[in-house]
Amino acid sequence: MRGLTWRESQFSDVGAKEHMINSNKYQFQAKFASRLAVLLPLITMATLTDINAAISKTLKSSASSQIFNAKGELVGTATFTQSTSGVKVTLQVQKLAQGEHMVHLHENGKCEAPDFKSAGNHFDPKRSPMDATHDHMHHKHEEMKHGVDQHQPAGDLPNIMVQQDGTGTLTATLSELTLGTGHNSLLKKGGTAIVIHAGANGKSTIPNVDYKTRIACGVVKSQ
Ligand SMILES: [Cu+2]
Repeated sequence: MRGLTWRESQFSDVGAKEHMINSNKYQFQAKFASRLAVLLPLITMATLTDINAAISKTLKSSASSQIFNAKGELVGTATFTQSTSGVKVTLQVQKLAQGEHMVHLHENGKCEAPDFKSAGNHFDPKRSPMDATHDHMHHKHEEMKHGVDQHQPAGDLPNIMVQQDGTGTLTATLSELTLGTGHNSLLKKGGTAIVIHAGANGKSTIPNVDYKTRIACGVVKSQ
């Protein structure tokens, strides 16, 4: 047999190398594919679990609050539901004085009887730090709603009308608030509280008690 010409040897060499490379490539691809087949569902599952956990962490779908008066009696229940347009609030009260009462979300999740001052000011995440130094001015809001201070804190609810039997209901949507994360969350660090006042529009429902007096308070808790 004659030896391979230079050309033939080059070709056969290249052919053999290509074959080796190809077969290695296929082996690698096959190995990779089988490993990926095992790993992919795990990766996908883990990712979905992470995403779900992250979503439920950032977007609690609901919260609630048990509201107590200064004597520690349960006088109301509020539920908070996240919707695309904000936080929907449903408030039901009992054992309250007949008439109109102011209701607000306040900035601390702390309700210490009897004055509930621990709940702090109105929950107003939009308020700039400069405004925060004027807390006394901010208080005027309760005195002159739509007066000098036109700013409406994001956590202010409409007044609730309490019937003769001491019960009342209120539904409203707080469009600037959330149950998710962020400074405008009702579940922010430090929490928030829903506070019911003795009256509204300068009129008290209780004789000899200022209409601004905080008569009931409930901490907003995630569900
Ligand atoms: Cu208030």
